[in-house]
Amino acid sequence: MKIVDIKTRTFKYKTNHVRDSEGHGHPGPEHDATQTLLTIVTDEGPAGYAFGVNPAIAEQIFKPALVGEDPFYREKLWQRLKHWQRIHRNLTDNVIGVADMALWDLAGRCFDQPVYKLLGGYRDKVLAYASTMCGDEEPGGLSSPDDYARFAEWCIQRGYKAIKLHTWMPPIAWAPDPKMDVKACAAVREAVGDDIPLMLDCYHYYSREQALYIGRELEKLNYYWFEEPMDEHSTSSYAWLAEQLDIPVVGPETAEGKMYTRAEWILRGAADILRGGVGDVGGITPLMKTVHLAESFGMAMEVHGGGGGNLQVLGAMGIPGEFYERGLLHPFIDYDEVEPWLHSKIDAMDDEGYVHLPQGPGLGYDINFDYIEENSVETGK
Ligand code: XYH
Ligand code: MG
Repeated sequence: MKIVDIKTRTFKYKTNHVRDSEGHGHPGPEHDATQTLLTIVTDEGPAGYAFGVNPAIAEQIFKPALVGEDPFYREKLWQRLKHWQRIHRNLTDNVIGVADMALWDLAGRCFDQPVYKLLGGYRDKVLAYASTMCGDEEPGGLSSPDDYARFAEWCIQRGYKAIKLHTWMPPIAWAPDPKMDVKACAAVREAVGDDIPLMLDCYHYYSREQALYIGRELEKLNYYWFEEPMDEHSTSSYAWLAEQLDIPVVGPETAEGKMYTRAEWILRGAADILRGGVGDVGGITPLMKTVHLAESFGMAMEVHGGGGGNLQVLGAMGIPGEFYERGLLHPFIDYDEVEPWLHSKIDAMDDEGYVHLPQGPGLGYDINFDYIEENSVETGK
């Protein structure tokens, strides 16, 4: 089998998700947005699909890297894209991850198996945690500790068995505020009781002292883990913090460097629980390498983010991740609404708080190809 073409299809949809100047998501007015589907075309019929590709990168990088190659040589092709990142600096891990996931999707479609069973299945469902959007100034949204408490109560009623708060960040004028973060965490603990695992993922650029203050307050509230309170480029700051705290420090999430950086964090004692997602490390191929790295050091690895790629890896993990990060959530957004370009949600959650591994082939997306064609913003590509 050979790859004969790389195609992209950009299509429009309506959304009420907006992004602030720092890139954080929030509810907002409904507007048109676009999504892009990558298709890896082979000479024998099966194709591989993944969402979120940059069409220019697909044309300028993925085509020369992949066309003519055997699509089952995922390790060879991922190593090639990784090497190309050194000069092509816009070829980020998030970008190459889309190509890697499409190759895994292709393999699954060829063998009519979900990717996690090709990786080596371990479980068929995984507990979700509710991962909130960052705080805002919308009354009844996530504008106060009480808003967070009320939303936490809703999350528990919905079936979530754990909750992670993202708190207030710039561009909100008064944010970040360590004491407000702690007040929100205390209000949520008060609202849901002592038994629910709670986590905080706060402003990502606090000082060591600010992070230590928050961490110690989280310990008093019996929080489950503490995530990304400082710039993750300072490994020594995380080693210092992890040494000072009993609450598990989780990371790195956004620090570049794939499993290499995570190996250094382990050796430096910079995290108690490792972290990574397909968008952080460059796809399923390197995320599984990271899982095995964590396992070699007796550590858990909590997967960052939702979606088919992260979910498939969670299905193939013989170690914790305990949870699937479901979100980001907000009182004004119906996360359970099916995306128009899919026939069903990739991460539907049952009443017990579990997300079940999709049993369809590949990444498990039940793609609505008719919607994509009918709402394409290109013609004839
Ligand atoms: O919006 O800052 C943020 C969140 O931190 C986001 O980047 C991401 O979903 C995350 O950190 N999840 O754990
Ligand atoms: Mg995070």
